[in-house]
Amino acid sequence: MAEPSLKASVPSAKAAVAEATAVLATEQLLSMYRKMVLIRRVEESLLDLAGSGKIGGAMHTAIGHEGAAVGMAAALRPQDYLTCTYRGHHHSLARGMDPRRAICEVLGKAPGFAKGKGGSMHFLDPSLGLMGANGIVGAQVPHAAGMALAAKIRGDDRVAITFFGEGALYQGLMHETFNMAQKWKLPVIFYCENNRYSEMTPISRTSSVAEIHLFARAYGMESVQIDGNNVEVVYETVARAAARARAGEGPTFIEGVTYRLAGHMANDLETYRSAEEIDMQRSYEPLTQLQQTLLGRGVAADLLAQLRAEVEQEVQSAVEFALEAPWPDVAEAYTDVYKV
Ligand SMILES: Cc1ncc(C[n+]2csc(CCOP(=O)(O)OP(=O)(O)O)c2C)c(N)n1
Repeated sequence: MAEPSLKASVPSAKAAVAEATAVLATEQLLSMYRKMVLIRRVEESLLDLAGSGKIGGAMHTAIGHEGAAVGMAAALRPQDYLTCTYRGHHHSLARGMDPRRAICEVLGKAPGFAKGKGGSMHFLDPSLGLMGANGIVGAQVPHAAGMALAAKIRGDDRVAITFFGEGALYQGLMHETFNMAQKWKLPVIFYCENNRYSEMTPISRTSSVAEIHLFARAYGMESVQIDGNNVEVVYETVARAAARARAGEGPTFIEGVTYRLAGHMANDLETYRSAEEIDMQRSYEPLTQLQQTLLGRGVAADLLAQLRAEVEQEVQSAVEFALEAPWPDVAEAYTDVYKV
C-alpha cells in the first residue's frame, strides 16, 4: 500500500476547510512562527542533552510535527482540554508551558512542572488545560472523551482535543471511544498525527486502509485528511471542528499528515529509513512552509532571522537554568504518591 503523500493531501485539505475561518493576519502568523521555532529549538536542545547522557529514561521528540501543535493552540480557547501521547512537548509548549520548567521536568529537576517526577512522557499542567500525556498507546483518547462528556453534562461549552499517532488506531479502546463519542455527540476532537511510522514500522505494513481518517466514518463521524505540516490548514480545520463541537454537532476526526524528522526516541539508530527519505521531507516540513508563506506576504528575511536569534537566546538561557537547577529533595519521593 502506498503511504499517504503529504504533497497530494494539500488540495483536499484546502477544499475541506474552504468555508472555515478568515485568513490569519501576518502578525498572527509571525507569532505562530516564533512558537514553532521555539518548540523546534527546545527539542533539538533536549536531543543534545540526551546525547550527552543528561536525560534518564525514554524521550520522544516531535521535530517536524510543530504545525499540529501551534495550529491547535491558536484555534482553541485556553480552558479547552488537551490530552496527548508521550510525544507531547510540542503541544505543551504551544499551549504556553514555560520552556524552563519543561526542560527542568525532562532533566528531573525540582523546578519542573511535576517537580521532575513525571519526566518527558508525562507532561501536564491543568492550569493550561493540559490534562496529561500518556505512555500507554491510545490511553489518553478515552480520557479526553470523558472530559468532553463532563463538559457536556455541565453545559460549559468547553471542547476536548486529543492527539495520537496512527499506530494507536489498532487499539480496541480507540474504537470503543469513537463509537460512544459519536453516539453521545461529545464535544471532542480526535487529532491523529499521522507521521507514517509506528516506532520503526511504516504505515504501509500496519494499516488496512490508505486514508486512516476513514476509520472514523465507520462510526458515522465527520473526518478529514489534511496537510498537518501547514499550520494555517491545521488552524482552520481545528477551529471548524471546535465550532461544530460547541454547537452540539459532535466529534470530528482529523488526520494531519506529517513526518517525524528525528528518531522515534532519543538515540534511535534510524536503520529503518533512508537519509534521502528524511531529506525529501524537509521541503514540506512546517517551519519551511510557514517561512515561505511569510516571505510571500512580504515579511523581510531579516525579521525572521532576528526572531530566530531571540528564540535561540531564550532557549539557551532556559537550558542553562535547567542545568543549574537543584534536584528534588529526597523527601519528595514520598509526596504526590497514591495507593489504593
Ligand atoms: C499499549 C502499548 N503498546 C505498545 C507500546 C509501545 N509503543 C510505544 S510508542 C509505540 C508506537 C506508537 O506509534 P504511533 O501511535 O504511530 O505514534 P508515534 O510514536 O508515531 O507518535 C509503541 C508500539 C506502548 N507504549 N503502549
